[in-house]
Amino acid sequence: MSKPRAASIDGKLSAEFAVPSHVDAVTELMSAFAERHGAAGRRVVLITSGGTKVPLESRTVRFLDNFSSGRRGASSAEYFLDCGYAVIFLHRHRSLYPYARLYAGVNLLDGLRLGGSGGCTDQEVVVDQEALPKIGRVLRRYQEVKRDGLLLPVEFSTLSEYLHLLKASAQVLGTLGSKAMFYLAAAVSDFYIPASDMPEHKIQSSNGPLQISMKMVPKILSPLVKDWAPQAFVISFKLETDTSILLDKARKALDTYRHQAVVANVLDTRRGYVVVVTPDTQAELILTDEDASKEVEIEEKIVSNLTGAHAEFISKQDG
Ligand code: 9Z3
Repeated sequence: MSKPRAASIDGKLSAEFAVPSHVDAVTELMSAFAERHGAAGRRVVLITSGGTKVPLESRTVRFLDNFSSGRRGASSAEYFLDCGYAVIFLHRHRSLYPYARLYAGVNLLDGLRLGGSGGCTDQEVVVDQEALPKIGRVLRRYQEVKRDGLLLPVEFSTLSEYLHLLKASAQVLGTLGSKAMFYLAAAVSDFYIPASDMPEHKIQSSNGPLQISMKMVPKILSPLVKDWAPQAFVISFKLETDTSILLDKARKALDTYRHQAVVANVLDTRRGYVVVVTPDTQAELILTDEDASKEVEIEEKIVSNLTGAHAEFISKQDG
């Protein structure tokens, strides 16, 4: 029997969203990564991070963006790596990056000074440890991760790139069964303009006020869960600004897609409070003042909760 859900979304994806030129090359990299880590018995998580860009013109001058700094995805990647996972980091170009994110607010040039006698040689550069705190420890960990090939970065900018690369990664990780996890923290547009409706050139203000009609983005979570990676452990994120509808929306997403968990958060409080919702449980994760004073981040708690649930999920599937 054919698979209507995947077939209809596949049709839409190729007809209305331009296929990125690097998708085949990236798929090869992801396959080799999954194969190597799968053979080593390692769990692999695909993290999506950052916002998608939706162009308004084919030769794009203007676009709609989705809010996300990429901090959730980048910091979570570090905690997954600490838990022994290999990480595919599908992130928005120039959004926060694991480890480097710790210095995102610093002008690198303010963290360095010229060394040598009297600072008069430009052959020797000294790191200012106050401007770049913990840099030695962070650099060591970053280099270990790189040396062991545990982090595969993949970039997207537009919604089209995101959708095609997510599909490719889902098909690749589908081969790992329950050992694969999807952690879909990217902020993805719900609306887009199909290529066929898009003006080629810059929209002219001389034509008067602009009215835009946008279509609904196909729900890619549906074929991901049912067709591309049906045995994987899948977590989506639900972002709202109105707290009163958050948990209902999270439950509705679980009912609709039948995946394993939704991490529900509200824009203003997302750094200190999330709820991990599963079909049978609801866990509030809170960052206390004490946590904050010890520089604990909420992502450490999210990742600890989900890696525990993933281990249970794997042992249930295996048993
Ligand atoms: C999230 O809810 C993430 O936690 C944030 C993280 C984007 C709020 P930052 O990158 O923020 O650390 O600044 N991501 C999912 C957002 C989203 O678009 N969810 C869709 C929805 O809520 C479902 S895919 O409908």
